[in-house]
Amino acid sequence: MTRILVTSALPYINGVKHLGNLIGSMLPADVYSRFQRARGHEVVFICATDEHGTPAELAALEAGQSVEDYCAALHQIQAEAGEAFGLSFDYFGRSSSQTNHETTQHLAEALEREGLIEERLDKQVYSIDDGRFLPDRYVEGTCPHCGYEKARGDQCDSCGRLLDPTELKDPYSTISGSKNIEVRETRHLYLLQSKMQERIAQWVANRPRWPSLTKSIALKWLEEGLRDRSITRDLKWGIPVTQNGQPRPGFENKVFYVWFDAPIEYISATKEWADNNNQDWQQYWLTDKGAEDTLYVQFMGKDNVAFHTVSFPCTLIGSGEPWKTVDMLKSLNWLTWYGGKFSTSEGRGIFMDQALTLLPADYWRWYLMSNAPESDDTSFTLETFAGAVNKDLADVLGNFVNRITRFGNGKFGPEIPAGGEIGAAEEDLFAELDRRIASYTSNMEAMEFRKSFADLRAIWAAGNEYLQIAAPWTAFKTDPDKAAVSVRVALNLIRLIAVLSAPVIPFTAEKMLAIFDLGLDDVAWPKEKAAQELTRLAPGTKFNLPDVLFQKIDEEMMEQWAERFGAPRH
Ligand code: B3M
Ligand code: ZN
Repeated sequence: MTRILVTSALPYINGVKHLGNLIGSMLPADVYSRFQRARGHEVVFICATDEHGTPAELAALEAGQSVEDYCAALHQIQAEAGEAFGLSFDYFGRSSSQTNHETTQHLAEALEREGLIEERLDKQVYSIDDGRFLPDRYVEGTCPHCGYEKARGDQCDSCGRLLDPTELKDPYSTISGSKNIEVRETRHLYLLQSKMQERIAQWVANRPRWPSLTKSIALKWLEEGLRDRSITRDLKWGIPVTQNGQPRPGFENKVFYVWFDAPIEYISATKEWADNNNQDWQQYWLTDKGAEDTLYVQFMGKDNVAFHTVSFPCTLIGSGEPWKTVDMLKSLNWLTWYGGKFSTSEGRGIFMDQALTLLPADYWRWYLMSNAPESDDTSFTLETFAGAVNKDLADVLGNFVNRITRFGNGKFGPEIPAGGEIGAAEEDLFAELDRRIASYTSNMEAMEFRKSFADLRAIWAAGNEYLQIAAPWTAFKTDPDKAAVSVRVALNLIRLIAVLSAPVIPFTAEKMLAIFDLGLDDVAWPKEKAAQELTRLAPGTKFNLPDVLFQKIDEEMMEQWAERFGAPRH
């Protein structure tokens, strides 16, 4: 048994997440955590809301709420949406927690002791009418590159370039609209990442098992050379800047930058989980306290990789303390909305809460995971979604379960029948299952999700092919014992398929196990050959008739959804 720490990138607080966010980190992290738990490993799966920064303040302003109330409400909403989607977080924290204040301040002070923090004078946009500095998105103006008139202080949405707020032409405050703006000097803390170049390069070189997307992003940043970065902002909402545990002189109106404290929340949330569960957080996070034996796996979208392969490691390694750093980092490309961007601010795409008003979580989980944007961006369309649901779930898996439970019950009654001998059709099935289960398991270990779920789909299909070949409905007329073998093997296969499918479609797996009055805790990942695994439910075991497992998506539903979500239809 291995101790595994799994973290998902922290969903930003400013609204319910869309399907693109879900498949970008939280869902694959959940599927992997469920898989490793089923394999018998000790998994702690950590997530949290990322609550600081200007987008949170602006969203609160727009909602007419204090930022504290806004974040508390949105945290609750996101926690509920995650639960409804079956995200099995062991802990879902908040980056604004007191614990995270303490851990963040501790790490910043440790970095300073190591000579990696420096105060520097910066030029920043200041609004005279608002009486405050306007960091990042608090200022908009004309892009110096493309002339777009509503470019934000940190980035131009038209040409995509990253900006510094002082570069904007004709800047105005997004709080008051005031153009009464000047550039003033302000003091900030800089993390001297340039001094960490060698150490980070060394550390990355020691991570040979990183997938290529992750590695190439990390190497690109190293090649460009690590730059010192400012880790404080002129804002009220955030983690106050301290020195020796006291407010840092000159920094009373400043807080840490959101990207400094957000990854530190992985540690803080683990601490809170451990406190609540009588566990030792240090086994996960301090290498001299057992964490060198912990496997640490992170999940995130590709835009977050630099922060996790460079910035956060700078914080941890630079502190001079024995912090655990990430072992495996799975990064994903984008899921696009018909080739364009899903957008929280513009409400484009399908959001987690909306999705569940259309169909249950497993439909989405299966579609998203079996089409995970691994090697490239993947375009969401209602057509591909309907294809995955109608073909894979309804025609293949649902049909298999439905056919054999009804046939078995009709001919032999509600108990698994005895009699008959294993023949060639069964031997072929066992061989196919052994091959596929081995491949599925190793692909899941490697977090190759598309390949994993191609294997799983093939396992479902093997069930139908077996029934096709064994044809118990014909056999029953002349040789009822032969039909009894098929029913017994196929009912056992329902149980085995439930176990194998549970990481991706946990709600359906529970329904499948309930056919035999079993739950997920009563079963374990297959360790034996299929020939043995398919005898676990003995003759005489009672079984119940399930309801239809999956509903198909028809043309009318598609039309309605296309209308509701503004999806293009041919
Ligand atoms: N909140 C992702 C985003 O909002 C960001 C991830 C933080 S992980 C520490 O784009
Ligand atoms: Zn521009």
